[in-house]
Amino acid sequence: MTVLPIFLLLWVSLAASVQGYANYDITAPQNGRRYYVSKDHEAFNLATMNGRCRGLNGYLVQIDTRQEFDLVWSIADEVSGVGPFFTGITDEGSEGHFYTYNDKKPAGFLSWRWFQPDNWYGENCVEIWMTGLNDIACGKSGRYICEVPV
Ligand SMILES: [Ca+2]
Ligand SMILES: [Ca+2]
Repeated sequence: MTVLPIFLLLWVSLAASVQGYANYDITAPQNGRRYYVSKDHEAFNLATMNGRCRGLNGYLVQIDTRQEFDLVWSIADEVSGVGPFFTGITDEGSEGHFYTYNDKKPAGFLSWRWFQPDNWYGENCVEIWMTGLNDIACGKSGRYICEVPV
């Protein structure tokens, strides 16, 4: 009597996770957040990728503190050493003034790699790397990270 509903519940939740989240490596909640790292390398697009993150009830990752920077980098590094890993930070339309794409607020924590940001040939997106952030061309191929409040 009770086994069948439990089985159905398991099956439904498993099917949902496979269907919706197959393209992501998903971390356990930390800091009240769950982080999803996309598995495929694709041409990045702020609107498209942020839309996908919204589909997961989140947004492209916003890095607010040193602690969150370290956490997000450790996740990206553990998932794969092969970046770039795009964030939701951008200076599109406001060169040199970096903000979070989803809510259009000034970026909370900007710790740049040496000599970055350099806006090299007009770089307006931001990747996270071990030693700091780097501005990067938005259309480059890479992975992206979603942040989902839990
Ligand atoms: Ca720029
Ligand atoms: Ca750069």
